[in-house]
Amino acid sequence: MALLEELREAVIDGQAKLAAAKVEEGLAEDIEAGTLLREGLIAGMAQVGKLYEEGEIFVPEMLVAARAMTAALGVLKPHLVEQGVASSGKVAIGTTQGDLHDIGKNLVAMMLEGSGYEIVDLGVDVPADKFIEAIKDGAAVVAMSALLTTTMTNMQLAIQAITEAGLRDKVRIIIGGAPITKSYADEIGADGYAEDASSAVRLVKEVLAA
Ligand code: B12
Repeated sequence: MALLEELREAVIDGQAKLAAAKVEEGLAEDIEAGTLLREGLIAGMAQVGKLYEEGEIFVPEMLVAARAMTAALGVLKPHLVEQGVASSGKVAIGTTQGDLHDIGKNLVAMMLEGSGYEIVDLGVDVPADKFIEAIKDGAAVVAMSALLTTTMTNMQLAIQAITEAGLRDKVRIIIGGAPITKSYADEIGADGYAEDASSAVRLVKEVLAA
């Protein structure tokens, strides 16, 4: 579909206004929000990652692409989230220490919020003690995101710190992000892993029921 191609190109070229406008155009044409997300925005961002890997683009281009994706997500948000669901529990979410990637984390937060969870967004580069504070403030779930192989190990350190603070049995811990796998989650003692934002919603429901 031409519009999805144009949306991908707008993200890749880092054209924030155009990306937002293309999402609006897609919604007006009754293209599903999930399709615009997956086949437009996420596919565009995957291409950005590939171009970076191949040395075709550099960090500044990645950054403007991220801004374009964020702008377009802002338009898409009300259409991704379901309305009027009662609060199902408090989820504290953040990108692990040393890591500044927040698009995936924001998407997971958005979908959880739309499914009725109260979200405490701790932002990026979140040290273990911030997660600990959030648990003391009543978070039933801690959700950690990492996009770098060098920062995913900080998830394990955060889980250790939570355990040492005597809080491990008060909270469910889920993790995600491009380099994360189910076996890594098992290895570091997390309660679960999901590969994308919609499975994150199912996962939170599951871990809270367990
Ligand atoms: C955009 C981007 C950036 C932007 C980030 C802007 C922002 N505000 O987020 C900027 C330019 C800042 C950046 C910086 C860097 N980046 Co970068 N970046 C990317 C890129 C292209 C896209 C990431 C993204 O947003 N994807 C789209 C979202 C929707 O996907 P996602 O994050 O994976 O999230 C989904 C799932 O993983 C899951 N999920 C995510 N979090 C969670 C959490 C939970 C709990 C659950 C259940 C699920 C879940 O659900 C999400 C939605 O479906 C990736 C390439 C890639 N293929 O991932 C590289 C990439 C992650 N970056 C990389 C690198 C190397 C860097 C830098 C070190 C570059 C440098 N030399 O400075 C810095 C590091 C900065 C830092 N300290 O964090 C490498 C990492 C390599 C590695 N193996 O560690 C990648 C893979 C690029 C590459 N191919 O080399 N980057």
